[in-house]
Amino acid sequence: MRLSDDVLLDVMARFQAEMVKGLGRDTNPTATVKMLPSFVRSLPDGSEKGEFLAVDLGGSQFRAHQVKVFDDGRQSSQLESKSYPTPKEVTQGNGAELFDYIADCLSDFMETRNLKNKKLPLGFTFSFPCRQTKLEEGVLLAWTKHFRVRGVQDTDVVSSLRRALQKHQDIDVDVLALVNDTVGTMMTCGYDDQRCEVGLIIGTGTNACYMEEMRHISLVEGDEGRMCINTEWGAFGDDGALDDLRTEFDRELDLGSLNPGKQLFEKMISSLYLGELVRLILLKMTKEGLLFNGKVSTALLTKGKIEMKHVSAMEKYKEGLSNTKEILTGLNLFPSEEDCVAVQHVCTIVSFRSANLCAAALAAILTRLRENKKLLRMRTTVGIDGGLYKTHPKFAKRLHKAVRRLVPTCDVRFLLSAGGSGRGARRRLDAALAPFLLPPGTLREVRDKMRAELEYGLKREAQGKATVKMLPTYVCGTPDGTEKGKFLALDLGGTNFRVLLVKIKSGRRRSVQMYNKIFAIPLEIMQGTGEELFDHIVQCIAEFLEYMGIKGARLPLGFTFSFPCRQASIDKGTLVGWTKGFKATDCEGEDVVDMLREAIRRRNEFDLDIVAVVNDTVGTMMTCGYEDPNCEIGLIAGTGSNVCYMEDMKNIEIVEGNEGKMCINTEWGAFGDNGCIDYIRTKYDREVDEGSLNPGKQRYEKMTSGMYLGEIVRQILIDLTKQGLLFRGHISESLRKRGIFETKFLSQIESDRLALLQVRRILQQLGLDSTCDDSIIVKEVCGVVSTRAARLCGAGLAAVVEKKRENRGVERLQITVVPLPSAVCSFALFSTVLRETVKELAPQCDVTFMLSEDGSGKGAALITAVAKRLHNVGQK
Ligand code: 0WK
Ligand code: 0WK
Ligand code: BGC
Ligand code: BGC
Repeated sequence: MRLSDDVLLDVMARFQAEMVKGLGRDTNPTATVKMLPSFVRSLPDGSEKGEFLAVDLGGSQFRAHQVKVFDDGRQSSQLESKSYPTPKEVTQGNGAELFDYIADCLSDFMETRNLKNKKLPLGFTFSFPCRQTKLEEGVLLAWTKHFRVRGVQDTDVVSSLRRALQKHQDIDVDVLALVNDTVGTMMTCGYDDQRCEVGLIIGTGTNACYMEEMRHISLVEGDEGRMCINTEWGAFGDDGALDDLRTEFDRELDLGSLNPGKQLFEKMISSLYLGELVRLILLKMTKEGLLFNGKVSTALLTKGKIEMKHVSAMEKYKEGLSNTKEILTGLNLFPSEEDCVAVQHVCTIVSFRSANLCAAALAAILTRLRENKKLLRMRTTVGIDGGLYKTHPKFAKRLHKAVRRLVPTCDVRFLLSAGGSGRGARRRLDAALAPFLLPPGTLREVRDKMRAELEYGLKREAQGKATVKMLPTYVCGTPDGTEKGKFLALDLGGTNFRVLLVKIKSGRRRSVQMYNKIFAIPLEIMQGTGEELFDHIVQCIAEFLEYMGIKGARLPLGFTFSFPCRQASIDKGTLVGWTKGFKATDCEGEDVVDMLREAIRRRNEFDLDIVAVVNDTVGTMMTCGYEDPNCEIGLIAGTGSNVCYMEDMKNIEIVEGNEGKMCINTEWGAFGDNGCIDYIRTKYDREVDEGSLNPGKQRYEKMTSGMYLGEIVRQILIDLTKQGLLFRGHISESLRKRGIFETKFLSQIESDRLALLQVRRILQQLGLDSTCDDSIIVKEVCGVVSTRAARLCGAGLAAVVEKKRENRGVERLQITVVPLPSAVCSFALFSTVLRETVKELAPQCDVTFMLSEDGSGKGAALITAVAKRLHNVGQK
C-alpha cells in the first residue's frame, strides 16, 4: 500500500492513456474511464443573474438549494439550502419512488421557501456516470457508491425527474440542466476564480472533470473551444489496469461491495470504503495474532463497523492516539498502547495511499491541460469538494504535496467549493472575518463589563481576586513646575529598553532636556534568570553613565517598569506577573526596586538613588500632564496594552485617606482572564493565546496590542490558505513561522496609501508569493483585525472616561488622554477608529487625544523629581 513516486508516475501515465482511450470514438465503448461530455462549454463570466433552484443527489447529503445570483459586478449571490435524508429504501428502492421522493422534497423545500407561486428553472446535480447528448439530459450508465435503484440504469434521469415533478400541480419547475457534482463544483469555484478548469470530488465517491479541447472530444461535433469532460475516474482499473497495485484487502472489499468489479479506483480512495479497508487489515492482523492478543471481536467481523469518521479521528494530530483507544474500546477490542499505535499506522497507510492515488490521476489531468495549451509551465485552479477532503485532518495537505511533486511544472491552487455546487469564496472570507466585526451593542457590553471590573478592582475584598487589578501607584499629583535637577530614568518593557538622563529646569526657564540611549534586551535575557536580567540592566546603565561621563554622580533614578507591580509606596513594586515577551525567573512576587539595587550592589561600580518605580502608562500621563493639567489618563497601545488614570482617593479602598487623587494603573490587559469576554474571542484568538508565553492570561491585551495582532492575522491567513482562498492553498514555511507577521507590516499593509503592488512586495519580503487577489484579501484581514483592536480599546477607554465623569458628577467631561505613538497607536486606522469609538460609547465626554513624542521616560523623571521634592519636604 505504500506507493513510491515512481509507481505514482506510472499510475499517472496509465491514467493518461485511459483518458485518450475514453476520448476516442472507437475506443470509448471499451474504455473504463468513460470521459463523458457534459455539454458545459465555458465558465461563468460574472454576467449571470437570476433566481434558480437546484437539487444535489449522490453525495453524503441530498440537498435542495435556492440560488440567487446578482449581476452587481461584485459577483455576489445568495444560497439557501435544506438537506433531506436518503434512507436505504430510497437509495436501494425503485426508480419511480426515487424520483417521486426527489420531487416531494423539492416541493417541500419550495413550500418552506414560499416559492410555490414561482416558475423557476432547476439545475439537477446527479453524482453518477451519465451519458449526455445535451445539457438537459442524462442517461445513467451505472449506479455507484451506496446507490442501487432498480429501473433507472440506461434511462434518462431528467425525463424521470420531470415526470415526477409533473405529478405536483402546485409547483412549476423546469429542469434546465443536469450536471455531475464535479462539474457543479468546478462552476462554483469558476465563479470566484476564472482560472478554475478542474472539478474534483473526494467524498463518498471520487471523480474529476476538466475543460478539454473540443478537437479532442470525438464523441461531440465541433472543434472550436472547450467542453467540460466528466472523467468518471472511479472506474479506472475496472479492466484490471491496476490489479498489480490492488491488495488482497482491496479484492475482499470489492467482493463485499454493492458493485463488485466496478469502481475499483474509487474503492481504493473514497470515504465509503476506506474504513472498511482498515477493518479488513485489522481483522487479518488480529487473526495472525499481531493485534489485540489475537482476540477477534464481533465488531471486527462486522462489515462497515469502521467508518471514515473513525479513520479521520484516529489520525488527528494531538488527540489521535486517545481517539484510537476510545474507538477500539468502543468496538470491544481492549487495545494495548502498541495496538493503538499499530492501528493508527494502518489508518495512515490506507489514507495516504488514497491521497497519493488521487494525486496521480489529477496529475495526469493537469499534464493534459498543460499539453493542450502547449505550455511549459501552467498556472491553474482546481475546485474541490467532498467530505474526505474537507474533514480528514491530513488528506488535503498530503494531496497538495503529492500533486506538486508529480507535476512540478503546474502551479496549482486548490479552491474549496463552499455551499457544495452552490457558491462563494467571498462567503468564506466573510464567515472567517465576521466574528471580528463587533456590533455597537457588543461594544457597549464590553464597555460595561470593563466598567464593572474597574469598580470591582478598587474594592478591598477584590484584592488578589480581581482580573483588572487597579494597582495604586502612589503618584498623587502632576508636577507643579517647581521640579528641577538631573535625573536618571530607565524605561523597560516596551519595544526598546532606554536609559535616559533628564535635566529639568523650573521657574521662567522651565524646561526638560533629555538624553537617552537605547539598548537591546536579548531574548535569552528576557527569558533567563532575574539576576541576569537586572545585571544586564545595570550593565546598560554603566555604559550610559560612561557615555555621558557621569559615572561618579549618585543621581536619583526613576524606573519605568512596564509590567503589573503591586506598590506599597512610590519606590516599592512587587511584580505580580510578567507579560508580553518577558519571562525571567525568580522575579514574580519580588520587589523590582530591590532587585535593581542588588544588581547595582553586585556590580559595585557606581551608586544610584532609586526614588520611584512607575508604570509606562503613568510615566506617559505624567509627561503630558507637565504640559496639560487636564491630562489625567495615560494609554499605551504598543507591544502591550494598558491604561492608567487619576482616581479619587475615596474610591481606592486599599489606600488610606480620602482626600485628593492617586493614579491607578488599571492593568486592563488582563480584562477577560475570568472568561467574561470569551464570547467575543475567536478561534484565532485562542490559537494565538495557546501559542503565547502566558496562555489564558492578558486576554484583552492579546486582542488589542502590537505583540499579538500580527499573529492573529497570520492565523487567519493560514486558515484561509487551508481553505484554498489564499496563496493557491499553499501554506509556505514562512507562513508557518510564528511572529513573521510583525505589527509594523500590518500598519503598512492596511494603510490606504499603499498600493496593492506594495502590499505584494511586503508579502514577498515575508516569503509569501501572492496574487493581486491575495493581497486584497490580506489587506482586508489586516484592516479587520486592527479595527477590532481599536474598537475594543475604545470600549475600554470609554469605560474609564465615563467613570471619571461620574466621579466628578458632571453632565459633560473635558479630559485629555495621552496615547503614545507606539507600535499600534501610530496606525492611522487604529487611532481614527479609537477616537470614533470613544465618542460613540462615551458621548458625554469630550476626549482630547494628545499624542506625546517623549515616551514615558520624561514622566518617570518628573515623578522622581516630585517624589524627591516631597521626600525633602518630609525631611525638613
Ligand atoms: C458536496 C457537493 C456535492 C457532492 C459532495 C461530495 O455539493 O455535489 O456530491 O460534496 O462529497 P460527499 O458528500 O460525498 O462527501
Ligand atoms: C515608549 C515608552 C515606554 C513604553 C513604550 C510602549 O517610553 O515606556 O513602554 O513606548 O510602546 P511599545 O514600545 O511597546 O510599542
Ligand atoms: C460517481 C461520480 C461522482 C463521484 C463523486 C462517483 O461514484 O460515479 O459521478 O462524481 O462519485 O460523488
Ligand atoms: C503590562 C503593563 C504595560 C503595558 C504596556 C502590559 O503588558 O502589563 O504594565 O503598561 O503592557 O506596555
